[in-house]
Amino acid sequence: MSAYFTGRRDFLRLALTASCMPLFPRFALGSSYLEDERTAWYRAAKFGMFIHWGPYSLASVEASWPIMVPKSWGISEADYRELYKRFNPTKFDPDVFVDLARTAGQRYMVFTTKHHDGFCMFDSAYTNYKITKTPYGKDIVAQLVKACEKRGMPLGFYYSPPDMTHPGFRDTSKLAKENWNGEPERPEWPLYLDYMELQLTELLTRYGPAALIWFDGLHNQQKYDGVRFINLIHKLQPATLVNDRIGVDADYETPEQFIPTAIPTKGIKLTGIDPTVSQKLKPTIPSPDEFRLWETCMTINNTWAYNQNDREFKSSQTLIRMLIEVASRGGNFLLNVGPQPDGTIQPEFQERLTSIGQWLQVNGESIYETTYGPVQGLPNARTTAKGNLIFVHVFDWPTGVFELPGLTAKVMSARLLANGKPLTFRQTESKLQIDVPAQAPDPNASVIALKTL
Ligand code: FHN
Repeated sequence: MSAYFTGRRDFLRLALTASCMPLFPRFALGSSYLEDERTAWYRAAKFGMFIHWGPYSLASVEASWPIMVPKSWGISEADYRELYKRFNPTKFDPDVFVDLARTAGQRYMVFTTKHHDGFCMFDSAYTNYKITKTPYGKDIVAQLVKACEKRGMPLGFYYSPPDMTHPGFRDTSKLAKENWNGEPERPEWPLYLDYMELQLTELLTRYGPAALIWFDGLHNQQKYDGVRFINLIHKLQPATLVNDRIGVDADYETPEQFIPTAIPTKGIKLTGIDPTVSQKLKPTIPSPDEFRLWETCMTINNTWAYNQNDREFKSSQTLIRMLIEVASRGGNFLLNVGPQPDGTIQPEFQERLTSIGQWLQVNGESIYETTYGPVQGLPNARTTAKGNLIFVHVFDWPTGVFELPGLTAKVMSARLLANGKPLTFRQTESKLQIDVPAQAPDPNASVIALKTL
């Protein structure tokens, strides 16, 4: 059975059986993340597709930020708010989105149901600023849910607590740039939290199993009363995972546009866009119950939304090595696409996702269902682990012998993952020396599989 069905089947089984789970289930005391059944499908999936899409794609600007921090986006709030009246992605085919994710080897998807601007890509009963009030007229989320169900692809919902349109979130008689962080001190604030509850209830009762809720609370997240919404989510769908961006740690951390420099551990907050926060991390290897589950989200260029002017695409090799880097520290990699206003995904994104998928077709065993490797901090290689297997991802192929210092486990065999070719090796207390062929199996990254005692 395809791994997709396994992934979604595991998630669905959990969703169906989890109804008896206690509200707001936490790690059982002393349990380690490796034993946590709730996150098992997610930890195995490792690689997901983030999708940022809405009427803003018409203007080639970032999602929502042009009305929050106008600076040089070149569009007024009034014009930004008119965009939905001409949003008509007639070429949108949800099956194409899911098939591209599968081609890339992405094993879950996260879609923007509502970004900070407040526009809903689903047919919410509580606003008219939504996809079914555009010339397109159909519920995008409902179509994507159906396509994911057909292909056994877990689908998560990005939902922004910041909402520039709801009068309970901010005084909407002002421009968003004046009060975009929200005004919780206003008497209307509780009405906005009630609106959030109504919309999250719609998302968790009308669209089948939600793999996860990806909140994006920005600043001072405690104003959203996160426990209220996490308990709501677990009441409606106990198996649904929740990230850490509504002021509560919940199931996993979400460093953004950077990869932590060491393996994250509980108690050190990573979330945010400041890569320096990870410098607090110790370059050691934590025990399973010290480890903090995490996911780096990343753009292929520099913009979350479609932007025809952003031509700074990361190379396929860079993205493959980022995926390896993330997996080697036990994390997930959520790689973003911003679909075009007609509903298609630009060729530069398709090309890179296809390349990553081709690499995973050969080397996926060294990524999926693995955890952080036993040797960290190597200059040109990374390790992942799965049971008694250790996978060594070599970036710059050596001449003749590859040396791996710091491995304490006794190696029983070594092989090239790409073709199964056995490799001779010698091991002392201080290092493992592996005889390697002259030609690297893959210029992006070549994997040596070690079986240990
Ligand atoms: O403001 C958003 C941004 O548009 C994007 O959605 C990212 C994705 O994680 N989150 C916020 C910036 O931190």
